[in-house]
Amino acid sequence: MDEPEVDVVLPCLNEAAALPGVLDGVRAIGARAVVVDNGSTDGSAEVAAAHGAVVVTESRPGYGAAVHAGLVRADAALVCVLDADGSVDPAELPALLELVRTGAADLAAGRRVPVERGVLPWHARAGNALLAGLLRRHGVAVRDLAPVRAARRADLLALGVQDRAFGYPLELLLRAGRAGWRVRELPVAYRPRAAGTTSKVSGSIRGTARAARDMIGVLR
Ligand SMILES: Nc1nc2c(ncn2[C@@H]2O[C@H](COP(=O)(O)OP(=O)(O)OP(=O)(O)O)[C@@H](O)[C@H]2O)c(=O)[nH]1
Ligand SMILES: [Mg+2]
Repeated sequence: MDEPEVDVVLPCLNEAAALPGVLDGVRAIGARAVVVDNGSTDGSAEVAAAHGAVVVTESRPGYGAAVHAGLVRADAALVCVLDADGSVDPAELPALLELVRTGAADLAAGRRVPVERGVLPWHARAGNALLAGLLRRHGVAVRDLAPVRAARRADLLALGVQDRAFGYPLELLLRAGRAGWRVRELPVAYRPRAAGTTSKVSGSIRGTARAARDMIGVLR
């Protein structure tokens, strides 16, 4: 059987209602889905397996732990990382992959453009703007700390990102800047998370506070 050229790593915590749509979308772009679960209680792992995804169970909790475990398990040369909550259509990924494939970028990232009001709450926007300013001073010209990325798998693993929680995306960009990576950003439509799923990060004050704590940890 032909190995897919692209693996899409999907960190997943209780996204059973979103997974069927997301996994159909991943298949539609000809990629393989690697769903990384750590502790879902809503049957996410079973739904993922039933929809043909590779399922990885990671014992350590956290967004970064899930992304890292997915990268280790993936084996395609090109990988994407995408939230499993249905907020970004996998159909956005080929444009990002093209930048990496052609050598125009070492890391292609999505800049979230909300499709309606309220999808990106004010505290998420404010935090993003602050961090984007900081990243610019480190030579990384991004306007969003988006959860959508494409890169070569070996490059990502070689960067050695240490954070295993919500500081992971920030640490990745800082390390990419330090390593002299060309980071390119493309707009991606950002939708409300799928009905029947709940927010872990920016949709709640608690989640936002945890993300802020993890990111401050990265900056120390
Ligand atoms: N495996 C795993 N996945 C996680 C964990 N925390 C978050 N995720 C997943 O990471 C992605 C991002 O989390 P979200 O809750 O969507 O965060 P967010 O996009 O800031 O918040 P919303 O605006 O509510 O969507 C989703 O696919 C989650 O299921 C975790 O501890 N373990
Ligand atoms: Mg989300």
